[in-house]
Amino acid sequence: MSCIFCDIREKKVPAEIVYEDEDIMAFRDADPRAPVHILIIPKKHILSLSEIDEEDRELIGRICRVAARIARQESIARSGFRLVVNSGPDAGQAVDHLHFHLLGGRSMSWPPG
Ligand code: DGP
Repeated sequence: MSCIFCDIREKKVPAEIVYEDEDIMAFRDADPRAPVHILIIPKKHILSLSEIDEEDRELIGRICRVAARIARQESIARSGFRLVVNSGPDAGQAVDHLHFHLLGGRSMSWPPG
């Protein structure tokens, strides 16, 4: 089954990559909703947050640390940022490869729509 984020991971589809290691990749969202809008993905194809299991515990923790590191890199650590995961249809998940939205650079309202 084709997956756009797997294609980005494989560099078959271009993206502005801002972070990469053996297990994690981060790139700018193609349809940014904030001045800083970066997607952080596990390289491993996990369908959604509901599909993670015990063996992914360290990976998910590392993704959060990568998010904080990118926030510093993008100068939004002090002003503030959001790390958002849309999981499933009610949340509006459009791409079935687990991804964390890192959003910042503007003030945001709560709750999200
Ligand atoms: P979600 O609704 O949580 O599944 O968000 C999917 C996000 O992925 C959405 O903000 C737009 C982004 N996106 C979709 N296709 C591409 C792509 O080909 N390249 C990049 N950089 N982002 C994409």
